[in-house]
Amino acid sequence: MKEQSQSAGLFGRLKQGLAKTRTRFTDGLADLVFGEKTVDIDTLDDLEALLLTADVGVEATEQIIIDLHDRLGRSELGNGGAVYQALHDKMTAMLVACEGPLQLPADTAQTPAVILMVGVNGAGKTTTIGKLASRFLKDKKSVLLAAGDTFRAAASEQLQAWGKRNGVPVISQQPGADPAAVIFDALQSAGSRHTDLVLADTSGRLHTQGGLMDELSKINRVIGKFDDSAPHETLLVLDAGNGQNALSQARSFSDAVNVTGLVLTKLDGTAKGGIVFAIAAELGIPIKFIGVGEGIDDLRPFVAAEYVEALLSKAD
Ligand SMILES: Nc1nc2c(ncn2[C@@H]2O[C@H](COP(=O)(O)OP(=O)(O)OP(=O)(O)O)[C@@H](O)[C@H]2O)c(=O)[nH]1
Ligand SMILES: [Mg+2]
Repeated sequence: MKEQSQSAGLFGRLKQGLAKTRTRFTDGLADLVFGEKTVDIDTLDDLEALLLTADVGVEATEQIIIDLHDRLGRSELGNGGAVYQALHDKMTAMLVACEGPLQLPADTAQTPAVILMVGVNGAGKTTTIGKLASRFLKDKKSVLLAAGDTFRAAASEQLQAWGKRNGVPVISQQPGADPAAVIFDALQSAGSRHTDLVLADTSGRLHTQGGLMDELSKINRVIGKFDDSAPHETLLVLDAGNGQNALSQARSFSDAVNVTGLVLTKLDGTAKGGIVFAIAAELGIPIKFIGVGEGIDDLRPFVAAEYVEALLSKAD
């Protein structure tokens, strides 16, 4: 029972986190789907416009509308309720393709599992590391943080604060140190302590800054020298509020490093939560986690059915 109410509470938080997107979406949807007596092509045109304003993106919107169009042709969409259900099913199917748990080595007795965080300035990399550390600790894993953002003194202080809060060690050097060297140091330190996991922070960089993108490739190579199977995950942190621009960030970062997954943050602060569908339709990179707040527990694994449910369910 306790577990059930706990998961209801977590779902409530997700729903609350997605409130801005849901309001934009479901208000329009309610008028559209439940206001009309019969469903016709005009309904689908209006739905198309609605999806586009919620940042679902051209490609994903097209996929959804084509699906509904086909169903309309087969007379499966007689009423608003049927449209709603068809939309729900199609959206879930699209997002299922984007689900993906972390792929980490099971055996970390000799060398640690390594997760490298990358992304533009302010996307939420450092905060996500703090939240992730807490999740791993709950799973009884030992964690070490690597302060690979050596650009500003404040960056390493911010990571130190998360380390302290979680009670985990942070390896850092003075500002201006070579980030690859700091991370290598952290890996060696984790190796000798038999730590399960290293979470490596990096400084924010614009995907258009060639030199800084090269630096990421170097960090990647240096990690590979420590363990040629590492980094086991390279997570690109994207601010959902960036909307469609997040897609071009993802493409550029993927050119520099092998991005194995996405973390979509700040869904609580934006009405652009439809961006997950654009990611699903256009990128094919799994969304590993979503951030729905600044708190330590506000990071959730991405679950397609839950996301669609939270997005389409009516307000309480
Ligand atoms: N509301 C909300 N705020 C978030 C979330 N994730 C991160 N933030 C906030 O976003 C701001 C930037 O987060 P950081 O973790 O410092 O971002 P960063 O990518 O490390 O930034 P740089 O190191 O400057 O590149 C902080 O104020 C965080 O608290 C989220 O899911 N929701
Ligand atoms: Mg940071």
